[in-house]
Amino acid sequence: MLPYGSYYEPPEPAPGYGYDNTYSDNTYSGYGGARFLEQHWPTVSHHPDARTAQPSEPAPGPQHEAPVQQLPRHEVPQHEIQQHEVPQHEDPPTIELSALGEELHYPYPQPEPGEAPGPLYVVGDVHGYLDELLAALHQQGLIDAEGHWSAGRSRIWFLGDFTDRGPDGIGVIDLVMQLAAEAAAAGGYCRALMGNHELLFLGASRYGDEPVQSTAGTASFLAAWRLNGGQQHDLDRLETHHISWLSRLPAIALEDEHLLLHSDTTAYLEYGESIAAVNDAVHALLADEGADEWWDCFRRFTKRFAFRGDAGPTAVHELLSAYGGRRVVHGHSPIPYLTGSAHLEDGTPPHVPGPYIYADELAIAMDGGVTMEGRLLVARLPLN
Ligand SMILES: [Mn+2]
Repeated sequence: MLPYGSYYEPPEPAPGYGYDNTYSDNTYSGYGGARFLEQHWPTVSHHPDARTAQPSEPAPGPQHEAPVQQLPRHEVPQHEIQQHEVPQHEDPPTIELSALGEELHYPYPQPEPGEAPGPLYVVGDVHGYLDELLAALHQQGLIDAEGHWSAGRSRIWFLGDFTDRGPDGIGVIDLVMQLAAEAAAAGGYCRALMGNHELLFLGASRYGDEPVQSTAGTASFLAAWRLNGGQQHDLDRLETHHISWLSRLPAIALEDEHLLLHSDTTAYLEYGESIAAVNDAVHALLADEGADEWWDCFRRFTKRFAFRGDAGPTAVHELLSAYGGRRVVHGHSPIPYLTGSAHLEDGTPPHVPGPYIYADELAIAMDGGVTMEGRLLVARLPLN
């Protein structure tokens, strides 16, 4: 890994990664004040070694073996969401809780009704890695061993990109929808932003192979989705209630002085001068417009890296002055790409100690690169 703040050349995008040339449309001269916030709690990686650990093997690290439990696939509460017959195309490996160590922390207070809101958490890009999501939420004490909300009045924001690349995107959406219902019942909330992969996935479902106008020539949502990690079994399992939920996700939100957005781009400003205006514009577009407009929106929200380099803090300030907040918190650009540590020649997974704070400490990157053997990050805000 390069020292923070040093110059580096933007890496070549990995095959199939990225949708256009936005990896190379900037120059970089350094990152003012960039640093990692170390996450000290253990995490589970989806590295093959972690997935094949046998229950009989003592987990490395912990002094005591915790009782062996398995994180089940979540169950959608019948009273909240209509049950569907979901074909099980594959049986993703489960993660033994014993491998997580028995030190499970439940750091959130449980305020009485009428007290201040519960603690605020953000979750980076999940991209279908349901087991990693369950493990990360459980380790923070936000869900119990059965995958149900156990965080009381806590507030969780997912930063978008639930599907594609990983094994169970629909399972991730189902879990987040379930937690949203359970959190509301407990006096907290679980909310989510719309990422560019939501636009891509919805576009693939709605427009399929229909040609769209692209600067790179003829394209289609279905082809682009497949090229960027789309999993046919997710499309096969996409139901009307998923589409309704995904289509109504906000693109940006402001919470506790943090401006939450999926992509590290100022393209949101092209859709409105207030948070409500942006979200209304995106929802109206998804409701009324055609494939070309959807594609244009997808492309804008797929831009990245606006907060890097000398111009990064200025770009952040543009967003903060329009929408409010003192920091932006985003997903979308994997931290290993932001730091230039994505492709190590010896093939070792990228080192992601935790959320990445950069742009004169005005920006927090939360995509830990779970798709590239990094980490699925869950962080409590504010970070210091
Ligand atoms: Mn994204």
